Amino acid sequence: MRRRFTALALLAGVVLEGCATGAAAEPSREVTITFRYSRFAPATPMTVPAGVPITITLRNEDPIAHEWIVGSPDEHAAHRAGTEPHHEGRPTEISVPPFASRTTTIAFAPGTHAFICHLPGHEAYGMTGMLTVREMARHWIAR
Ligand SMILES: [Cu+2]
Repeated sequence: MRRRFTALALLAGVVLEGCATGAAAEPSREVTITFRYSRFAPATPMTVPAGVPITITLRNEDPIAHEWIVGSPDEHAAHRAGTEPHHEGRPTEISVPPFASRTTTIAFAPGTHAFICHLPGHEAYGMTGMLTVREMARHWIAR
């Protein structure tokens, strides 16, 4: 009897954990990232599907400009040393003026992709975030 109870409890734990993970990680083709008090929100990584266009709305609620740059560690290293005060024409590099919104569309490769505001001092202050890009089953992509 005791053994059966343990097995049921374990099974319930697995089911509950499965639900919680599924709800948090449900990928979306549209995400909104808010800039407030020089931080990105949400603070937890968002999950998006790989290989399809993702529409990203960037909402700056601060009275100062920010930028949203997504890329590889090498690209971020280049931007840390970069001197471009304004970014335009590249979907992965967006400047957002105070109290303004910008929208960009990107199809990502699977993996984790860091995004950072590289204006002086902003990354050190904590203006960083992460996108989790998940390979999806073909039937999910077709919906
Ligand atoms: Cu910033």
